[in-house]
Amino acid sequence: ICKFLHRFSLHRPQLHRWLISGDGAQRWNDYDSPEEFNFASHVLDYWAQMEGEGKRGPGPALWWVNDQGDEIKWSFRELRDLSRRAANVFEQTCGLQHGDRLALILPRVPEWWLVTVGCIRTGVIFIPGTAQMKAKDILYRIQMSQAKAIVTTDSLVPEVESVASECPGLKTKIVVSDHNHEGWLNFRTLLRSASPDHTCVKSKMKDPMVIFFTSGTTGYPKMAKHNQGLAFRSSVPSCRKFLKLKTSDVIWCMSDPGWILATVGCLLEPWTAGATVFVHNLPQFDPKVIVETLFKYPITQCLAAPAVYRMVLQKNISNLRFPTLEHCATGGESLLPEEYEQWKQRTGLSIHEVYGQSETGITCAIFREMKVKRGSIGKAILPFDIQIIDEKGNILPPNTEGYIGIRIKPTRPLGLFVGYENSPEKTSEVECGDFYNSGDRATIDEDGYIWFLGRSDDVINASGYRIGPTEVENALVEHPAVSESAVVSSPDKDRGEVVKAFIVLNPEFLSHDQEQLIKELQEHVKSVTAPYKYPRKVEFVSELPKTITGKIKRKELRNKEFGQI
Ligand code: BCO
Repeated sequence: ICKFLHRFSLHRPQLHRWLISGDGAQRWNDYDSPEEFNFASHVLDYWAQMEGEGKRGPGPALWWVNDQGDEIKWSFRELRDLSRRAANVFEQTCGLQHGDRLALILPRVPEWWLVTVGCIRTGVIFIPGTAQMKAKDILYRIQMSQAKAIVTTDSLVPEVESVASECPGLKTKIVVSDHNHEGWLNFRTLLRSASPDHTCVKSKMKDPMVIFFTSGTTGYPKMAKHNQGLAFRSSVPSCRKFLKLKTSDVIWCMSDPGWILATVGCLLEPWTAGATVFVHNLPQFDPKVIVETLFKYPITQCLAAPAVYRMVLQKNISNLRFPTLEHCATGGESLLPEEYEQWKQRTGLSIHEVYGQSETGITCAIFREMKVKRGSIGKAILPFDIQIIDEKGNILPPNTEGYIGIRIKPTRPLGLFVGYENSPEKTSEVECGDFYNSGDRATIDEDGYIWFLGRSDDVINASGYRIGPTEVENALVEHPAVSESAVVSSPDKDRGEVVKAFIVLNPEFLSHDQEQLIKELQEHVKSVTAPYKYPRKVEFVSELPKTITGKIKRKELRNKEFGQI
């Protein structure tokens, strides 16, 4: 009966009956599911109002810096007005409507936050992508998503122009720049003249909000579509426990804006808590800059891939006792127990692991005040019910290896993706009995801690990037030297894992200088697809191991790399 009453209470209209907790944050119940939700109006405008009433401290909503000493600080009220201007640009100048799609390919510039929130205000679905992408990656994304608009940066204008004729549905091209480009609208100019008055769309919880492209074993990336539930999830009490952000916190999430980790860690989580989002534009990753920044600014929390912590430790910097840092979290790949120990010894801080996918957002975590079990990715974050399952969806007992499964029946939890856009067959492939099957192998112990073991398929996780082997193989085969290739994961002391290509050369290239050819092939991959995918290791072989039907046995190659054969 209690359960029934509880469930019943979830559906009452309650958006304007927020409970205000000690730190001023809005609270919903762990199982709440209001029919309407909009992150911009229900969360950001709320904080703007709190600020106006003097009920929030002086910290900015966004604090952006770059390596030339430039700095931008926006309060929640400024953010509200600027993002309303952005919404007017999209609706009035670009003619975009609720449900239209917009490709968002920007580096870490302040406008990324205005575009995302502007889209949420108008109901336009944004599709983030890394600015490392090349023309073909962009073409694929625009065609697949049927984006009507793109917002990007100067350096990608030529890449977009080179494929624009193949994208008849792309009606509007917007550049974030101080310069004008022919055929492009200038976001900064338009923003200045747009009105700061805008009526936010009344979005339903089920309305799509964002699409992430995510790599798989075969073919090109799939489109993981999320509704407003991804944003709402940050408001539920259990989810908030994982970082326990307060309005006085300054959080630095270093993820590239193209990944779901940035949408969650640089946008949804901090602003739901009324905290400050800190951003360094980091055009080039440099561990020294990370350390200097953590000394210079009053950052209290940071969230970065394990490779970032690893690379900082490897620099052997004498002092890593950061004055204001209180909490470190990591996700995207596995953190080694010895890295955890070293960080703790050098900084006095634990690193809390989180686990998630583009399909799931942050799924489980070592919560802020939870006992750390080194090497564990923590416990499920509600409303996700995580179980370790077999391939039929049966729940396995503790300490038994299986797949990480998220319960989707009888109720699909908020925050889990809706499905792969335009691909019901791929969506049903990952639905396994009552569960979404993540494809990641793990065990769960008696205390509910989950222990990640690795992917069950050929997807490569290199320094936090999820890379589909065929994306790299397709890039390699475009080079005249390559007859065929197999791309797998290989262990690496700096990056955890890296991409390794086994390549069969065409006969006329067999006599070429191999070192030179490796460099040429690496540069080639960097030039035709996003460079993070390039094979850092290359081995030339006379043939590839294949099954009787001619399928490359990537698993055999991978096992050899990890010394398992
Ligand atoms: O190492 P190299 O110098 O040989 O090559 C690097 C870059 O220099 C190069 N590159 C970048 N832009 C280029 C370019 N080359 C040519 N033209 C360009 N425009 O390409 C290589 C890129 O590799 P990288 O990104 O790994 O570089 P880097 O600088 O070593 O960065 C290190 C990390 C750790 C900062 C980086 O690997 C990283 O950000 N990793 C984390 C990724 C991440 O955030 N994953 C989370 C995904 S969401 C998720 O997992 C679910 C939620 C938990």
